[in-house]
Amino acid sequence: MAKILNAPLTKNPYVLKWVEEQIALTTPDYVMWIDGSAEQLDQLRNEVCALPEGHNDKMYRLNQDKLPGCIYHRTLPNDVARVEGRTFICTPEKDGAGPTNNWMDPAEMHAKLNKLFTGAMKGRTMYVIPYSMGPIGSPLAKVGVELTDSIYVVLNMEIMTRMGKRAFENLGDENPDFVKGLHSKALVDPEERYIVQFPQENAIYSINSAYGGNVLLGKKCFALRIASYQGKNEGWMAEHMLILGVKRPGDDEVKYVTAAFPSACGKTNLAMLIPPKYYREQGYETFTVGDDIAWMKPGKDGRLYAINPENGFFGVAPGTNENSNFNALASTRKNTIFTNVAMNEEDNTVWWEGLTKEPPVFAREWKGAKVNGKAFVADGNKLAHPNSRFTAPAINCPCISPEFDNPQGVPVSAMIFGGRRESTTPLVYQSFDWVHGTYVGSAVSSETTAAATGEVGVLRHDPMAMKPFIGYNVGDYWAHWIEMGKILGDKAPKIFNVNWFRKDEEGHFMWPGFGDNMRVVDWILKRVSGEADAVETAIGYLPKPEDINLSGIEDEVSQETLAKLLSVDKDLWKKEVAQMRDYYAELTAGGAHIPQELYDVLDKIESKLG
Ligand code: OXD
Ligand code: MN
Repeated sequence: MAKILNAPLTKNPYVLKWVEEQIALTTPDYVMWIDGSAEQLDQLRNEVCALPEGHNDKMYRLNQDKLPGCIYHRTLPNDVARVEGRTFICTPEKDGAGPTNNWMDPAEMHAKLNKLFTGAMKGRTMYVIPYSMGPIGSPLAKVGVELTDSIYVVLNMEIMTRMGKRAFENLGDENPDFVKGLHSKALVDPEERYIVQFPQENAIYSINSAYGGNVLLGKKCFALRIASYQGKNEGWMAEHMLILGVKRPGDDEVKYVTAAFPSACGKTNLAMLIPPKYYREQGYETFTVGDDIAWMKPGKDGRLYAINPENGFFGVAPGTNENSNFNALASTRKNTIFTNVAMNEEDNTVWWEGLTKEPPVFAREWKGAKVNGKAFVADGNKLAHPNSRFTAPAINCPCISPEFDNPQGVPVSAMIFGGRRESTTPLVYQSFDWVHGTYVGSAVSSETTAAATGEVGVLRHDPMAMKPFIGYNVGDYWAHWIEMGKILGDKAPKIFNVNWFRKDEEGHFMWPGFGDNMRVVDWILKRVSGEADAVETAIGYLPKPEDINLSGIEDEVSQETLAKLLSVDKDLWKKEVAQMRDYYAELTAGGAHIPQELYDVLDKIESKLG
């Protein structure tokens, strides 16, 4: 019999019954309800930090003068990233999951999981974590309960969600509408690792991993996979999008844009963008509402409103420094959890590639071996794992939006898609309308970089940057987008596509990127408010060159370069369209129900290209 360490935090019979059933299945020695109090969290921090060296739950307190409240953890070397190959969407029919997901019959998967979870928490404590995705009291927020045998998960969920007793206040005592999440590290066996969503059951199961995206069930599993399905049924959208506020000197209010990018396209940098000096001097200001996920629903005024369902940033550490992303680095300077970065044993802090020029001499690489950091790196090794992470409270971010906790969310003026494309795709273009914008999202693709495994420069489709996160059939997801456009009508955000990565004939990037992307966002906002004209092309509306403000970078980006950045090569675009037809055909063969409207867009672009 499990010993219950503290009283349940709710009377909700649906929660109590489900927790009891999972206790019976996983047979933990102890059960602790996570109330979210500072005392309880301190006790858990002390407990994991006191574990002996070599224990795979072990965490370390870092230098409390330099990094107050910060702790460090390393996962097993076989457990350092999300595992898309072992992630399943279990809908009653295979068709429900569609061609972008792994599928298994729900009964079969339940049988498999039941076996794996039987007795999985024996000798351990089960932590019952109530959490809210979205501000407490927000009509857009939703409640989840995650059961886990990992203190690391509890401490991360505390940063990433609104966790503890207050989440049950949102749910109430009689409401069955919460997302059930069961996680066990079990034996961290990669062969038996499963991340499984049952959208029809509002349930998530995760076993044999202890790494971020696989185990912080509020994030990708709930806020994208389950929520995208809920959104389709309930008339809202869950998207893999950052939310950025921009205050322009002439405007009385902040305008908000959301943006979706595949990985390695600078999403966190755009979310925390610092405008270039010229713009700051003019009085431009930027505010971060979210860095990864947006939940969006039409408001009373008919506009689309967005909240960030998360409460923290689970960001990639390597490459983050004062220059590349000042705000992200500043966010990690207190109350942050570092995972799989290197330890700087000179002062008990952390280090990763790109943090500073020189690695520390006295260091431990991410797997824990003591090394001479300088010599180690000089030999071509990496001290930090390329996917090492910080889990930082959003409130630490110097440019966090004052609207971050606004339960109503913020009105969205524009949505941006982007990818990494050396050619073909111009710096920016605007879609003709919402349906065309949906097509543009469906066509998001990115060339692979050296940072990822596999071949470099291969084009990968990642529709809406949601490929691994759409909790149902991708065709139905696009149909839902089109449906949302009908509901929003002329209040719908305008949809744009950007490409920061176009190269010239010599293979050099033509656009400086980073803070200078403000210049493109500025044009987007001018289009939204009707301040800028555009050039109509076969693929959409492009800026007139004079409408992209190059003040301060005239030496870097000549008018000739700008013209190239804004050029549309008809032959390349004919290939692009043909390639999209192939992609749609491939998805259809896999069981996607692609809406006719998207084929109509293809026909239109094709006829305009001549
Ligand atoms: C993330 C991801 O970690 O998209 O945000 O993989
Ligand atoms: Mn993401």
